[in-house]
Amino acid sequence: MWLVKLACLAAVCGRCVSVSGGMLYPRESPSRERKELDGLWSFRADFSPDRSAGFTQGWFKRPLAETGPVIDMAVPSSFNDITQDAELRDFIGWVWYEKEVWVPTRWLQDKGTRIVLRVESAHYYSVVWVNGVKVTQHEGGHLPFEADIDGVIRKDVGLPCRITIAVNNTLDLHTLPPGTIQYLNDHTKYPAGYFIQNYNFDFFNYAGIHRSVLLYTTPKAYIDDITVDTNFSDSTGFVFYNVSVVGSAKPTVKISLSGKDGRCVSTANGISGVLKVPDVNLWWPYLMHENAGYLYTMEVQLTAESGESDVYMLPVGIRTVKVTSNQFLINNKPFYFHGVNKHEDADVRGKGFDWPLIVKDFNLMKWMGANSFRTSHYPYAEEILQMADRHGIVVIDECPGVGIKDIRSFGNASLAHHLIVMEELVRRDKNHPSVVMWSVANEPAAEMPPAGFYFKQLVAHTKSLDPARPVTYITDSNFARDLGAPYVDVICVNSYFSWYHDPGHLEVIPIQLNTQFDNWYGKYQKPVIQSEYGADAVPGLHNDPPMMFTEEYQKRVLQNYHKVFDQKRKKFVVGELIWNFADFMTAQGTTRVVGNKKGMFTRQRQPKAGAFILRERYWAIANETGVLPTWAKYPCL
Ligand code: GCB
Repeated sequence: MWLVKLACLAAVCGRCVSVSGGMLYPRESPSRERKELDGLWSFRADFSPDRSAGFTQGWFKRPLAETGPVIDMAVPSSFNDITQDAELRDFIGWVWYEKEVWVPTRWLQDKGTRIVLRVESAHYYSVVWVNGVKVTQHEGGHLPFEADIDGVIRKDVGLPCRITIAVNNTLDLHTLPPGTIQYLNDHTKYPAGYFIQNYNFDFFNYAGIHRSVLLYTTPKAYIDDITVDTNFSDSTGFVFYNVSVVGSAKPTVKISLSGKDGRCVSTANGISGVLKVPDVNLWWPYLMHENAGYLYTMEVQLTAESGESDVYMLPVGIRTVKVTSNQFLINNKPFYFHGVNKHEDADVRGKGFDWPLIVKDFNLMKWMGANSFRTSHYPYAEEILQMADRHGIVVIDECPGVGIKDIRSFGNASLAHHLIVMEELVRRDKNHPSVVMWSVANEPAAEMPPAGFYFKQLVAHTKSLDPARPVTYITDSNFARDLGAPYVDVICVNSYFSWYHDPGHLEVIPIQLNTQFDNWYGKYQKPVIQSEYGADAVPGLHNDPPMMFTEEYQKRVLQNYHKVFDQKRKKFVVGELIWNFADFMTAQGTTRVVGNKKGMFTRQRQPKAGAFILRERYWAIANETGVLPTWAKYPCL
């Protein structure tokens, strides 16, 4: 399968990719328009034995319906759960999407308009054609990619524009996440050509076009990227900025920063500089300040020599992040993560972007008193980070380095790709005040000999991309043998005492958890976050005394962990993130009952008993800080 994938890509695209240019979120402004292409697309999975028919028959050259049968497919959505067909649900290989769209004539008539096609995320490998001409390809789900399509569409003015996107979900040893394709050649057991996709991560490998596809415009001379870094001293805030411009050698750049009331508080000129903000309103986390999530608007105005102008409005939160040997500081105040791990996951749409779900999840997090989440185990939609910015929810932003368990995935090819993914992630998310730390991986086999070198490079590179934020990876390996831990700023540990270890023995949690914390802190003297803990609970399943898989057992696991967190959190434990916010889908297997059931909420977002335990705890912790505004006191319902 990997060979098939390589053969197709080498023949059609060549191997990609490097990170160049900015990846500013496509916002409308007086100089920019956007047109969403979401909705129904034509779709076909390539079931040919080696999955290469689409390339050999050139499905991109003609309307997809002319080369075979098509079905309706929703975009954005995973394709897996949309039909009743189990073969499509479990499909591995290339799927083909196509849509015909009209590009507004005024965009085409104005020679000063640049037209960009953007895919917010497609999993895993994508190739994109416009009117049969290849315009881009991209490796990796969860992060956006785009192509300047001016040259292609101006040739066919007056005709609809046909966009074809082929997406391949095959995972191999060097993809992120990695996987392997296994051919099962025993013909007494399996049909000819039978193969399966193996992977070492615990969520369903949903695939397809997961986020919006859109067209947007900029002038030909445009603001390509903006980078901000913030600081403050007494009551003055500082916004250090850098603007990169394309299409103009001597641009005039004007910056103005306004507060929530629209009043301008600072101005500057030039492509880099600093904005001074008197009487600054800092960006504070939810439940740490009455006015959490304060955002200024930074307006960047570019005027090129040609007279062309471009405007971009960037929300900016002014805050600092620092780590000491036993504290995580936001705005120089100790911050304790009381939050959740999530997944982008729901019925029917799989990993498809869904506004109602996003708003509901933020409401539930705030109801629970959660002040933070980790984007386990891949970057979430940028709109989710925008919500986190606005609501003051703190984010640990994780790349898709999950399930790196095979020693062959620690080689140079994997590292090179992993570095690129970190560049893409930092490039997209660097300006979000909610993002306070990068996580470069989840539970890699950190005790394997190459892990030390691998993580040294990965962490160092990430810090060079963004010196202002701490970097971590999430470990489940033994403190004495974890070769990457010396390089991280914060130790993030996952453990499942009385679940995967000593199943059924709730009584061992306190001693084992105390030992875990003392070992890690004793060895590294770095702040520690319990980045995962929990237990499965099938909603509605009860037993007292508690038994595994019941809501009572899940509750007791939480309570036993909490006792130890309370002993350590005033010392060096700086956070607790429950696994998981909600139940989610996994591959089928003997330990999963239609998915992972460690959620505090069901997959449909209804609370289990554990949600109420966490709610009481999180609000109590927030109240302890003494800064809670009266409106936010825990409502004792
Ligand atoms: C873990 C993984 C997470 C799993 C979880 C579990 O350690 O990081 O992806 O879903 O355990 O429930 O097994």
